[in-house]
Amino acid sequence: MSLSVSRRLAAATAIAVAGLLAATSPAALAAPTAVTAAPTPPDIPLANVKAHLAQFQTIATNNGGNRAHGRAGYKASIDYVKAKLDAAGFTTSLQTFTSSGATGYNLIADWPGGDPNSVLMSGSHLDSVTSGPGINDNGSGSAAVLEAALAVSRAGLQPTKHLRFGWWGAEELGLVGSKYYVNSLPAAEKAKISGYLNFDMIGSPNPGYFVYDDDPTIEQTFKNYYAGLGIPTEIETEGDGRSDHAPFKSAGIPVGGLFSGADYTKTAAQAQKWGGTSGQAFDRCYHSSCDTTANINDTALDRNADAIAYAIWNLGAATPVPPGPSFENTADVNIPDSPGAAVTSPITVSGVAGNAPATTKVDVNIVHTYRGDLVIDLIAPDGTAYRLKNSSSDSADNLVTSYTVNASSEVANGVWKLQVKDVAAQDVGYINSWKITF
Ligand code: DTR
Ligand code: CA
Ligand code: ZN
Ligand code: ZN
Repeated sequence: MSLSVSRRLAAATAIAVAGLLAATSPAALAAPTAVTAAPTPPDIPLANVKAHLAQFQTIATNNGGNRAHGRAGYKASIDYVKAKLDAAGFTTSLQTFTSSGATGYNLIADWPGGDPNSVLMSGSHLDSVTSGPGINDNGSGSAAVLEAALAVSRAGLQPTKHLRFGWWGAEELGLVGSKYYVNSLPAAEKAKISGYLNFDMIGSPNPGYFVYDDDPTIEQTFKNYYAGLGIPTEIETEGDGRSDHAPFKSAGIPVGGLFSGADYTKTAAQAQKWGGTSGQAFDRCYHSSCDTTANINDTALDRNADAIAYAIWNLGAATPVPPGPSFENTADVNIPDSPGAAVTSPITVSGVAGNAPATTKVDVNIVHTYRGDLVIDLIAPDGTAYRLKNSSSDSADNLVTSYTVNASSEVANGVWKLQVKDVAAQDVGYINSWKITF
């Protein structure tokens, strides 16, 4: 919005008042209605999954060409995934273990809510072998599970079950991280896990569509998804002990998962039904240096990522809750270039009973010529700051995105502020609008 400063200020004031008046009042919301069937799961945007793969590739390139256990590339991968989940409102924890003389890391992320005695867990190993970046094995599973988790956050899902996600270390050394996690769980905690879904290699360049033949309900869920696409699947038989579902299965936890194939050769019959090249390995770069971002079949990755969302929504018996009351400020607020002071855009919240939820949603719309310059915080009425975004090297323009904040310790009513500071010189912009939803 390009207005002269005085008109802009007047317009901004008018809009701010109008914006508040137009805010959705709680009374205007229909009471949440329970639904029996699981709602339609979202499409997982392939571009988002591939953006995570690009990050994993960059991490490997910048760290000796791999993301293997005990190497800098693995810890950088963990840090990347954790930051995304923290920003999306997950409760994350890092579990450390030692293997082959090096510290390993499992990342566990819990989505607040759901029945704590019925946990649906999805996971994938995040480590690569030392010989390459491990983009299909297993950046593909890690990126798809991450994006499915972020989709849960974007939807503000409140499933019947409690959703948990895991990214395992040192799988390539013998399922070390997942074994450590399962073996560290008290029996009572193991008993709460109603199912574990494993995704290890789901974007193979010459893909097959394999479904683990373990728990019948989980298996049927995946088969239903693919039947809906008219794609035949095969039972994954050779993988029983070969990935991170094995420790869960050994502990008596129902397991399932998807697989697009590794070093085995695609038969003529399989090529007939799935396309691709018969007589060639499903993944010719398995455990090789060529397992890069070029070693991915987009269609398989997209379908399998969507299958993960389908399984979580259906097995999690997700019950959608319509968004709560929301309040918006559409006044433009200039963001002075560094080293200028931080600016704030206020929203006065009223009529909301109790505290903000653990899934308080903040939508921001900022016009800027280098969004990596920006540090963004949500300031609660009592002055508590919740970091939404740190500065980065992301040189793209504009920032139109959502954050989910666990603001459950804050009283909802009062003046909330979006605080933005430009911490690097030569690029400018303004807050176009922002919205808070309870
Ligand atoms: N062991 C996995 C790859 C792998 C090979 N066969 C299967 C079957 C099911 C899941 C995974 C796999 C790895 O190298 O990470
Ligand atoms: Ca998709
Ligand atoms: Zn592997
Ligand atoms: Zn793997």
